[in-house]
Amino acid sequence: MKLKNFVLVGSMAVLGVAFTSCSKGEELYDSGAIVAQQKSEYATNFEKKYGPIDPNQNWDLATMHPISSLPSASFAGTRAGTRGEGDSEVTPVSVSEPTIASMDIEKAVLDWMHTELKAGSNNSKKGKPFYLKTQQQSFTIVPIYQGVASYYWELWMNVGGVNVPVWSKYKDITYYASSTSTTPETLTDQGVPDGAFKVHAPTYTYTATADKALYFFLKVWKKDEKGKDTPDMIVTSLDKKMLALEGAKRPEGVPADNDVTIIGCEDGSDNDYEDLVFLVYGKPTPPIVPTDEIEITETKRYMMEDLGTTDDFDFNDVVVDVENVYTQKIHLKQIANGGWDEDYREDPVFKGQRAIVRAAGGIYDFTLTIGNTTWSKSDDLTADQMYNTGWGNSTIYRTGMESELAKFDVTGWNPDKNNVSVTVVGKGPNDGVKTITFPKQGEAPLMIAVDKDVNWMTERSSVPSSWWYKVD
Ligand SMILES: [Ca+2]
Ligand SMILES: [Ca+2]
Ligand SMILES: [Ca+2]
Repeated sequence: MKLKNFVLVGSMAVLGVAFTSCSKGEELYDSGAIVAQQKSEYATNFEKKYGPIDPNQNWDLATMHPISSLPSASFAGTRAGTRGEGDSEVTPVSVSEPTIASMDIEKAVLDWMHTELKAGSNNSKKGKPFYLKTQQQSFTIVPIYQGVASYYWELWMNVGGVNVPVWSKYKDITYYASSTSTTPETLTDQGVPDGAFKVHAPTYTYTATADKALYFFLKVWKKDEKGKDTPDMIVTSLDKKMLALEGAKRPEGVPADNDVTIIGCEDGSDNDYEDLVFLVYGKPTPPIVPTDEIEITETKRYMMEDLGTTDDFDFNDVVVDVENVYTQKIHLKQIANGGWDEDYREDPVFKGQRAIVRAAGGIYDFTLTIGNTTWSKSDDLTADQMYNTGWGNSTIYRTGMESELAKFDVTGWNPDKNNVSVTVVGKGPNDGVKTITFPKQGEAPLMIAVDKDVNWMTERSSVPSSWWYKVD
């Protein structure tokens, strides 16, 4: 229905312009010429800023790697009509800044971990796909161990739809080689050595809105690709890439009335789950919930320029994530000790496509067309206001409900063809209607596609040339 309306409005606009051009001579020509002139100035300025464009430069930089999360309300199958575990909540979820301290992890705890998670052996039987439920009480995350690993990673958590970075490899973690060592040693790719006497570990204590689903994930990069915006892989506790050992040996530094859960992470394929080990403690620790359904999304993030000016390359005038959404059922089976294990997973089922508008850093109304679906800024927002790009020192929300300016279902999006366009309605009397489509190779781009891990720029900050030109 929306499409029909749009076509109608579109052709009426064309008729209007045609009529005007008949009665006022050259206005149609002028208006088209102004837009052409703006696009040409833009192309010149783009090359001034970034250097000559390689004729083979492809502006689609997205990999669309699949990302698992908890089911959200749209496309959540049986959970339709309610908000899913993975949604950012109606009442915003709050997660405190962490209180950061440190703690010694004595050998007995490391030994317990080594017994439970034997290096090099397949420990996957001890695990299940899981998330945690936050409680009123605070909880503390302590990275206690790195195994031998050729990857670089960051540990993140998602609390009720809000992504929170927790820790990155090597950060503030040292070890003492023996009981007589007096100086701590920094970690290398060899990890914490087998006979280490103790580990000195950072601790991160959080409070969060109670009764929210919390899952962990690792962003994983090949070592020589560390620092790229897009990780090579994302592994989550929902994908059985982490396992949780409840009732773990409690380090002496943890108060006696607290519970301890040890979580082992697998960044490769040998399933020993000791590439990164962290513990969570609290009174109580957030309880562990087995997952029987996940959502899988493949996303392209389109970033666009609206030609408000021809020398601005912040690409934040329209930022929209477009996704293919799948759900996947996980069958669990009860095991001897009363716990749960993953039995098998059904094939992912395609549920549809959706778009989430993340930023609108321009002052013009625009109509976005994605496949068969249209959405105008003025449908949900104030046309001449800039949103979520940090203008006037406002906060930029990258995650959670506040980062969703609009969310709507889409049909007919073809990610291979990038059939996405935006029509911008200028303000001035001679300011034509500009239509911006996905650029061909070698053209000066007014639109690019990236992975959803790539953050958009603050207002008036140009995107770095490293996004498209290889830097050594
Ligand atoms: Ca491993
Ligand atoms: Ca701009
Ligand atoms: Ca802007």
